[in-house]
Amino acid sequence: MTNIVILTGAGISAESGISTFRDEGGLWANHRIEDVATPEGFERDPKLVVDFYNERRAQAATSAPNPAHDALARLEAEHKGDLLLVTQNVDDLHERGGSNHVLHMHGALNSALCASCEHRWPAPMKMAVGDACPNCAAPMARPDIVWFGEMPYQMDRIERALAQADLFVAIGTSGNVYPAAGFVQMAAHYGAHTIELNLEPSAVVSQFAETRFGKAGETVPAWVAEVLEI
Ligand code: BV8
Repeated sequence: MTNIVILTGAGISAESGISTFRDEGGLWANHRIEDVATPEGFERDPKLVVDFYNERRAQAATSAPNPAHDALARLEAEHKGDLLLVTQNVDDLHERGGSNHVLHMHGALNSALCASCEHRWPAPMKMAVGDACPNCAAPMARPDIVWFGEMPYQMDRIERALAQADLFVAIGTSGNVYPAAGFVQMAAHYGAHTIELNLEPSAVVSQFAETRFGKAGETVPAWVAEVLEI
């Protein structure tokens, strides 16, 4: 049985019309990372940050999964071995494309977090600064997003899966952000075969055994068909 770990990034949602981070016109084009994706930025100007995520929640809500999301849902349904789908994305396109087990290591737009008691609940389309936590009533709601300097979610589970993986596939990620960008090295260390499916070489392309260039909407369905035929 082939145990597979998949890591997706913003590139898998690009054909669904969701801006990536670093392509021109991307999310970071209008904002400095430090201002919108760090706890310090949230401390400094919570409204700027809450509005940034409200905009992205609205953009995600008006987008649809693309053939790459659909193909990964098919893989989940038909693959006989273990499969862990880890995404750096905070949109819910994997779920809306039919994937039932998605690990959002950088959080999710549809989740709200209480900065006081750490309670989580479904985020409203529009969050406001000082929204009250439904659990402890403190006015401490924040987007349930992992910002720079914060620990990504479920790292133990991810590392255990990487240690048992026969195949690690990164899809649509530029390999700029750690610890996600380090997963290929970990998987290869434990003997996994590694494939990068991306529009252009990522910052860690040299660490992949195999690279296939192209749009995720084409490369992912082709790769999934190959894996399921074997
Ligand atoms: C942590 C949520 C420690 C927010 C995000 C120096 C060296 C190494 C590391 C560091 C360092 N200084 C600081 C660090 C750590 C830092 C980091 O890595 N910084 C970088 C900038 C150097 N990392 C962190 O802080 C992480 N936490 O380290 O914690 C710790 C330890 C103990 C205790 C506490 C803490 C947390 C990082 C998480 C930050 N949050 N997202 C939000 O989404 O708003 S990061 C954000 O950018 C995304 O989540 C994603 O992870 C990341 C990268 O984006 P990509 O998904 O790769 O998107 P990008 O636009 O970059 O690339 C798109 C790709 O798709 C491109 O390659 C493009 O070619 C391709 N593409 C485009 N179209 C298509 C396509 N491919 C296929 N088809 C297409 N159609």
